[in-house]
Amino acid sequence: MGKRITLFLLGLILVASCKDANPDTPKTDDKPVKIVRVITPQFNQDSAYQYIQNQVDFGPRVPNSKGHLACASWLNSKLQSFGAETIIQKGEVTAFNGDKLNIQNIIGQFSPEKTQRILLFAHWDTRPVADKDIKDADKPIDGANDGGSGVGVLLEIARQFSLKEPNYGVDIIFFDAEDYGTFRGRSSSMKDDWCLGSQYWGKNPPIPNYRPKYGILLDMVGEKNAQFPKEYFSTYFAKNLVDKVWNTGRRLGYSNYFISTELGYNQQITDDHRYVNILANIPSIDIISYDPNQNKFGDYHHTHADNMDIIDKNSLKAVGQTVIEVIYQEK
Ligand code: AHN
Ligand code: ZN
Repeated sequence: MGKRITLFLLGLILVASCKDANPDTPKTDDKPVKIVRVITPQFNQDSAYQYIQNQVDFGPRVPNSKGHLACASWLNSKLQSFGAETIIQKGEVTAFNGDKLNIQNIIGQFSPEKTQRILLFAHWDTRPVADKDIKDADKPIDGANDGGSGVGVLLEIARQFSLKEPNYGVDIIFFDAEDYGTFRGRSSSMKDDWCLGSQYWGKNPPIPNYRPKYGILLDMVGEKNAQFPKEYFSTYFAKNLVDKVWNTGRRLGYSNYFISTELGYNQQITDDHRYVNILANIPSIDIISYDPNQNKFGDYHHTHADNMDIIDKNSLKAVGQTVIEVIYQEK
């Protein structure tokens, strides 16, 4: 090869590599640079807050009650208004005390034709009693945080899907009858007395061969200064996903919420994700507010203090923006 040609080729390589080294420089005379990164939408915490208020306005969402029925049809129509195809899985389950509960698992499928899918879920029912309260312990609670918050955040994420479609198909499931476990001071021999809706779903799959990549449960994500330790079953079944979500939250500046504490074997939290893991074999995690130092849920938990007063938009934003980032960055 002649010297001139070699030099010319070297020059070409140099020019090409310079371009690569500086991809952000606009080039008017060049083909547009293909930007691969997807821009994640901004999660709106005011909107999520309003969706929690809407649920609380129905009154307690206790199975077999009027508020429960009214809220179910509202949830269905909200999901449809955001472009989801919905499936209402109706069933009857028996609670620890023999009560027959008419339950509804509410499923919203976004881009149902896509084979690559993610599952997001929360429970939408509320506890029939305030059995950790000193007053009116036999009366049902508002469940603004326990029930309302996870659903509120997921409805806002669903609204974002209607504005910009993510690469993955997403299914949102609002499970019923999570919170009908044995009341304090009562005895029962029933095992698996919590999460009756997700257990019903796991044993009666409404979608055949349903295999999303993973599942994320939101439970009690709205209280002020919420802390989300890495919950035991989540790490046990889906360690990589826990790390991905927690790293994402911390990268976005929410390290006060997504704390690095790992809950141990004797701090297991039985929640809907346990049954989604065990019965449906979908690797799933729980983002749940829990005080790892005092080893308990917040003082509001299963009391009448679980009302709108404890909901903080900053917590909703931290969780909502983190989950929406994880979804939109899936390719
Ligand atoms: C128990 O308290 C057994 N499990 C926590 C799951 C839960 C209750 N989430 C909300 N309420
Ligand atoms: Zn509860």
